[in-house]
Amino acid sequence: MKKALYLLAGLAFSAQWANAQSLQEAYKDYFRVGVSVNQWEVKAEKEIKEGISYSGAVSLDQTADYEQIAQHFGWVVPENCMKCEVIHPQEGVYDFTLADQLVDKALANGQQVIGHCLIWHSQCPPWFFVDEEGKQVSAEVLKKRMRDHIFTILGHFRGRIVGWDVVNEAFEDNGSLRRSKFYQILGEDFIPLAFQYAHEADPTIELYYNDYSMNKPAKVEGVVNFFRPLVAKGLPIHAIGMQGHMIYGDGDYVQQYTHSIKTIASIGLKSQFTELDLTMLPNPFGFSGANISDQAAYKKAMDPYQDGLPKEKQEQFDQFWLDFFQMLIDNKENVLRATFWCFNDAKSWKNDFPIKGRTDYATLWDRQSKAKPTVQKLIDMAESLEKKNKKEKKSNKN
Ligand code: 9MR
Repeated sequence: MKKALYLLAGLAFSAQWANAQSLQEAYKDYFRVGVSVNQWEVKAEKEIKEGISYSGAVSLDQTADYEQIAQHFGWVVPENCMKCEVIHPQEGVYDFTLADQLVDKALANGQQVIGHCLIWHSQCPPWFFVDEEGKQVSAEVLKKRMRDHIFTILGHFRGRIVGWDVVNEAFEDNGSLRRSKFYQILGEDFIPLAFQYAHEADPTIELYYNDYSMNKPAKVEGVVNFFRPLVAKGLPIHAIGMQGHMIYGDGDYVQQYTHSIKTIASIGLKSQFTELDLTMLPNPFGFSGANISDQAAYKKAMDPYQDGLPKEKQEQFDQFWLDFFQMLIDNKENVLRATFWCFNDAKSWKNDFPIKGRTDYATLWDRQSKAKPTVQKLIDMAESLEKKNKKEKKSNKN
């Protein structure tokens, strides 16, 4: 009798564990699931260094959120603290304080860290491109600065960070190369050079190119056409990152990203979604990118859900993510990772972009850090798929 009871308890226990308790567990057979993390989720306000801009922050002490972050996400990406202006504010002066706190916290919670980002025209301090007299530096000097920057950072994090966004946002939405300072001084070579330096600095890690508007055929094709000959010659690159900042109602993302994933796969590279979010607010100028210098003026009509998102809008949000994740599952052979940008609505950068001061609902956790129904629905979708697959396998055996 006692034995039977133990058996029953054991069965109940394993049944409970058969159900995934988190996003990362539910999707473990398909792709990695991650989220961006900020300093206020890692350390309380009093411990955070002053002088860093806290865009999107409502309350600085959100360290309690980390429990859910660790439960649901196996991978984290720093939203801000590894950008050049923070980590390398002056030539040869590196500040790893915030970045180290974040990496230590993630590793202590059994998570993996992706670095963001090494070479980006934005948030790059002006010293990078000028000499002591303020004159633009030569190609040789810029190459040396890039190399030192990459070697020092990768050296510092060796063994602790598994992959890096090496170059960020080097293309315009029409697929041409952005005329950034890196481009003006080095031409398009700055891109393969950055990958080469990163590989030399640490051959053990994964290296990614990362950009927004990658649902647009012209953009993804421009990026892929650029990388095709480089990949053929053996450029050390592991995946192309598509940020995935999306606007509800702005086109058929499922169909567009399916095309993008296939386009990227045509040069033998995996895709990853690196900065997923979905704005539920009206779109000011038919806008769809993530270029942070694009801003529109605040109008009350453009901020309709200050008191909460209506139920039918929440349902649309849920369905959007179910369709999106189904698309990721359907393309799992070519999708490495799905990372959300910002943990909850309170600190999402979307409240300030492309209009400052709105109340948006772009993430999977609400302003009180409560999981939206979307999270359980996504878990349930993966679970029912797994059950269906198991059933099919079983009936194939019989
Ligand atoms: O979400 C980030 C915001 O807090 C910063 O103020 C901003 C400038 O550094 O960068 C935001 O993150 C961007 C990311 O690094 C690259 N892709 C676009 C993201 C949203 O602008």
